[in-house]
Amino acid sequence: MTKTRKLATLLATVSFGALVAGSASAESLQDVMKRRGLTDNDVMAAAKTYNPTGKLDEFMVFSSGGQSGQVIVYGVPSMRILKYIGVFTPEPWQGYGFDDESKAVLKQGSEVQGRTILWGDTHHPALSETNGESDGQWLFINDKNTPRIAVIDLRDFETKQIVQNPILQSEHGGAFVSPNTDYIVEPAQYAAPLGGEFAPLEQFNEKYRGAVTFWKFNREHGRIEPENSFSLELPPYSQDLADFGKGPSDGWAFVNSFCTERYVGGIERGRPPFEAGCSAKDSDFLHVINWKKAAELVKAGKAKKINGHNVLPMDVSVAEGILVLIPEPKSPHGADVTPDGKFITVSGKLDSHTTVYSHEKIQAAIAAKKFSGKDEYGIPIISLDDAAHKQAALGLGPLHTQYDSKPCVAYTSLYVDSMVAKWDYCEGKVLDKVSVHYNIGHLMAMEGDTSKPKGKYLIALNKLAIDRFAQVGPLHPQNHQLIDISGDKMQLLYDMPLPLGEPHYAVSIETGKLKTNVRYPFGTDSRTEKKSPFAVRPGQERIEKKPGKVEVFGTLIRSHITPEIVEANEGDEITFHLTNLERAQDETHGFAVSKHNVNLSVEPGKTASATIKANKAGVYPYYCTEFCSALHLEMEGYLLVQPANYKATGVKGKEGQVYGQKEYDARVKANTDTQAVINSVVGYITSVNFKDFPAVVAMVEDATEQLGYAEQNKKKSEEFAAKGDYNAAFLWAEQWFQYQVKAADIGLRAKTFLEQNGAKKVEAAK
Ligand code: RUQ
Ligand code: CUA
Repeated sequence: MTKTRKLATLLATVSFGALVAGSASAESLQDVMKRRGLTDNDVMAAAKTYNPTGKLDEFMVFSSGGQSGQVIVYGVPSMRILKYIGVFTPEPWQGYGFDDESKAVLKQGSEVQGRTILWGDTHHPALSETNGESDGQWLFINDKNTPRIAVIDLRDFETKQIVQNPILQSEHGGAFVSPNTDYIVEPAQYAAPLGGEFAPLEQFNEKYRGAVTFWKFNREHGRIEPENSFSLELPPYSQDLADFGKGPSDGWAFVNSFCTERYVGGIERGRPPFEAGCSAKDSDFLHVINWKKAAELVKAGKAKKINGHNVLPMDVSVAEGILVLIPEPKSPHGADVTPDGKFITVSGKLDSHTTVYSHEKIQAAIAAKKFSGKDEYGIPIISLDDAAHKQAALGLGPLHTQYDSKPCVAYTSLYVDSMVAKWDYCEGKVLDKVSVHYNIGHLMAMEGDTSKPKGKYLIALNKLAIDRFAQVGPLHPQNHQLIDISGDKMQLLYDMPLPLGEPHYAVSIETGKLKTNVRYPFGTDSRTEKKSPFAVRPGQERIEKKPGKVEVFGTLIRSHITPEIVEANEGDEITFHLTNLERAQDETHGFAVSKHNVNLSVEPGKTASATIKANKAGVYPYYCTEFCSALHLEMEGYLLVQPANYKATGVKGKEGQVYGQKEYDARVKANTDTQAVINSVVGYITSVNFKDFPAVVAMVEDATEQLGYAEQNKKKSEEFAAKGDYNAAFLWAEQWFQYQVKAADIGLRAKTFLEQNGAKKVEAAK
């Protein structure tokens, strides 16, 4: 088939496709329900979750990726997965950990005491907030195993920074943000000497410590400032989850804990295991911390330095009255501040009670110095009676709590019961319960941990999937279940398998609040978010050679890589800097070099680099790894690594195929016909109000650019024809055609978009 005919077929397929999509099925809804064994309730659930093609989800969810060390992004109510964001683990599709720029980010977190850690145990993502409401600007996530916090910019969903905790050996309760995201909290989990020194377990009480770190976040730069961050030294209890106060409780932080018994197991030493000793007492402690005052004390020089990091010693915190403890029922988990900031909810895993603490009561006790005693480290304790607002028996194994948009309504996960309890935390009474499958950990209502929860949906993050999905071997996916909470009764709507680690917690946001970029400003290093010093404009591509080093400053555009041939000597270090010249949305190019562990994802406007060692002579094809256009497979080139002492043969290459005037004339005719097709598409686009559609404006800009390139190549082909070099003339005419195809491709995309989005005719400009 000639290429012009291909284009004509392409045009025809577009309208044929529309025809097929529009044709109705012969089966009735009742027939389908019968055939698939669906009840009315099932169909209702389907109708509440189904998104017809092109319809966007109302909410976006950012879920921990568990042991994958990544973040999973999906939509609600459709539960369609949209992205895995590479965070603590390399992610080849995004080039994360494969280009020089992202390697630098990954390395901030992966180089630990001379070891390279390429996974993470992510638990708690947190969205940035302004006045306690999710603002859609940043996402933070922790690693429990190698205590770290990562910063993801939601303009492009890329990880920008990872900070290692300088004093902890393990953590759990990060990341949670203060109401204006000036701090991110990261509490320890398993106690150890702060700073990583050795101490025998016999000195657990004296030398082992817990802590809570407050990372200072600079909103202007979008980065954590380790030098302005600080920690509070805490007793060697297992600190657990945390939350920041808001409204009346702004300035305070709440951290629950377990194993305040400070039990040290040792089965092989003949001792009962940790689980026996760490759950023996009837209560543990909620840590109540005045973090604003703590920050001032650090500024005033009251902290000591451990590994260069500011740590407020316990005796200072006690003397300054910024740290108190309150008993929490047996093996507590979660500390969730209510939207109005008046209460804190904590559940006891081994107690059927969930306790609602009153911030007002806590403050009254602190002001009156009404303490029931002190712990062994001298920290004052407020009695449960003096701090509790209500206790409610919700069911077995209560864990985490989230809030509804309706006043006083909360949802608590019941691990042992495998249920969600809906209850009234003002009155302390149960309103409804629904079963989930199976053994729920966290749960998450839409923006349900902020000061303005949105209600509507709740997600149960279940630990087990058992019989919910087709078997995929003994390792099952996790199961996120979507629940409709808009009515009085909760309704289970949807099961979603998550095949990537155990997602502990998730956060959500109204989709409309996210302001994502569709392209980068020309030549952006996305990881620093600054202009890359290696970006080049079209026509400025070059290769610089120094002894032992080859540096390529190249570009990518449909569908070629400039340069297409790179020569190096065995042993050279080669760096490719590639800039994607595209402006059209979604025109990403990849870049892979045979056998060299390189895969870049270069989105429109981005500049990314890859440094490789050419340690073995050979011929290494490189190519684009994203199907970017009809000529994607031809987006290729060669890295020629010459052996030492290689002498050029002096043999002149022979063309695989030679063209003459006949082929040239036919090509020109075909191009002229193609131009007529393009003109008709352009005619349509300019006849409607395309300027009202920003996505189309970008496409039109791109198509215009492609046509400009077509015009340049047309001139070149004509120059060669005039000189009688028809072989070159034909080949440049081919390239002219390639640009026409790209312009037509984009033009058709724009036309379809306009037709489907109700573009209207405009009066022709006079
Ligand atoms: S945890 S199931 Cu957040 Cu790591 Cu509670
Ligand atoms: Cu660029 Cu395929």
